[in-house]
Amino acid sequence: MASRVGLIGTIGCLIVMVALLNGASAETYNVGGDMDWSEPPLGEISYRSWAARNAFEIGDVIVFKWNGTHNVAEVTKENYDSCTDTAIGTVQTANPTNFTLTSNATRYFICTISNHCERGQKVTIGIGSDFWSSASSLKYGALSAMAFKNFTTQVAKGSLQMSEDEMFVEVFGPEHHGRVRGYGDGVTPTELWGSSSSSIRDLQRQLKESEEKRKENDADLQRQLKESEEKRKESDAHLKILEAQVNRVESLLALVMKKLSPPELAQSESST
Ligand SMILES: [Cu+2]
Repeated sequence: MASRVGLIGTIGCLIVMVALLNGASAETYNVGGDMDWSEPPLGEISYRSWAARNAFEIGDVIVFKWNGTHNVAEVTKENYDSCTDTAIGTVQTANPTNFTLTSNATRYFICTISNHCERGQKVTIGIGSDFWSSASSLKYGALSAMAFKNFTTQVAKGSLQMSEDEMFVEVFGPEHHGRVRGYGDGVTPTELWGSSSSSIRDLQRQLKESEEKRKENDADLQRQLKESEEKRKESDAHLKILEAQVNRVESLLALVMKKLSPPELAQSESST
């Protein structure tokens, strides 16, 4: 069990490097999907994983819409990281608010209401593969690793039942066709992962094989032990029979000796 949890952790670390881009062009995205623009229950990771599920391209439009009291401020990376309210341009209060992605630049948006940003109402919109070779992707990777660690810890504690595949979906969203992030344009997920996460399956298979081998060896040892135990019992029984026979012959011999009983013979018998 411990080694399996370790394996899941390792796979989790491998997975953080990989996500999928789809190749769509000029689309409109509702920021946060079903969450809309809100304080996400799971914190920052929610918008990170939402953004990771989408391959934004120049010309795409992102739409912020919300219930309750929120706003949208485009900020610098520094202010994004520290949740500082200083907006680039004006803080947008119109609901919904649209932004068109007009360049390759990574863009940062926060809600400046109360502590909403600190609670995770912030989103980074990166364009294409440039985003994934930038420092932001490293931070995203670290965050994803944390999410995986959370999951694996909970799985280990037994408070959560989740497969590696499910963890992947939870952090990156459902797989869809496209490119593998961090590997440029040439690599498809199938080439890297096989058609169905074959590297995970490979590791699982190896683990299972070595487990089976161990069991086989154990069974072999057990069998040998049992055999020698049976042999020992058998020879014990043989010895008992032999002893009984010897005893019988001895007592018979003694009886015969006594019956015959010539003094000389008895004498020589007792002297030997
Ligand atoms: Cu807000």
